[in-house]
Amino acid sequence: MKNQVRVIGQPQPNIPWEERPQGSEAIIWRSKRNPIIPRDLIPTSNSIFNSAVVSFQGKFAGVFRCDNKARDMQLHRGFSENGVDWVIDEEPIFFVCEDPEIKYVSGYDPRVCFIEDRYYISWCNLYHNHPTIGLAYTFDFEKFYQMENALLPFNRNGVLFPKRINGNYAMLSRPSDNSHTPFGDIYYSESPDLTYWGRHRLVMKATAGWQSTKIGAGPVPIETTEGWLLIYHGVLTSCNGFVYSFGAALLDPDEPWKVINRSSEYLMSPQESYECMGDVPNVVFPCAALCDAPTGRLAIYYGAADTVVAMAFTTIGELIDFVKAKK
Ligand code: BMA
Repeated sequence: MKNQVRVIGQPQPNIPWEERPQGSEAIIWRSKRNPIIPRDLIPTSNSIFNSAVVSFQGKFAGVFRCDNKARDMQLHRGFSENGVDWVIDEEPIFFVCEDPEIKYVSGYDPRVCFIEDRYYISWCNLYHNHPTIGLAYTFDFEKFYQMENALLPFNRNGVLFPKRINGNYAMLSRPSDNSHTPFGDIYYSESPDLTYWGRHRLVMKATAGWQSTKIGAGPVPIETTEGWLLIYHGVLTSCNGFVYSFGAALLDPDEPWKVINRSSEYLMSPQESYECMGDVPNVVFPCAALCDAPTGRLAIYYGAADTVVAMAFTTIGELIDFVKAKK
């Protein structure tokens, strides 16, 4: 039976959408146009992947991870009329930052989250060459203002919740090391002002199979009548290295560090050629999702093989049924 869950959010009827392929019973299906962003969309890029998009002024805007041909990791701004065809700036974003001690040097794996009156960008920022969670905001995708780094090194995959919870801003993150981190669990932190963070709580640990090595939050959590729906990546260590897949979990609406349900099977693993071949083979890494609240349609944006951006579709009802099935 189809789940009657409702999304607590705005109608976004113009998000990209493709019907499930005929004859398929898959919970999630890839765009026929994948990869939607090629590695060389801008002349300076080696690769464009792990990127975040949002609805903006009736169209779409985003912050893209573009690794350049010197292999510096940079964040670039982009716009789209339809969420599929993107125009990305050739120059990286310039972050206005009054404090030279925290200024942006390079960054990767951005997420974009609208809270109250502005868009916040969180990303993996290098502080004295150590990864931590950078934060900035923009009202218009023209000027970007950098804030204090949210947490201490070493940390990655900082993802904000789209509203205050119990009066405080809230963030998921994944404490890590300075390298390719062979461990990692998801934690919750809260802040009254997005500067001072505390009340850290464990949300979930890496467990087994596709999520046995480490896990990290993906797109901004989606608020539903059954709790926060979190799409997250999980990593398995094979004899040839890491394999990045993604799954989903349902978190308590008021105390999101409490997990209501969590999928034991992955939702998507790297299987298509553009997910298995590239600069880092066998990676699907979701950083954004656009949701149309009335229909529950969901368009998930993910980086593939650390090389290109791809898109996949599902609906919130089916996703929550999948999370609850606990196979
Ligand atoms: C992680 C991050 C991601 C990347 C993944 C696979 O540590 O650096 O940006 O997609 O590794 O290489």
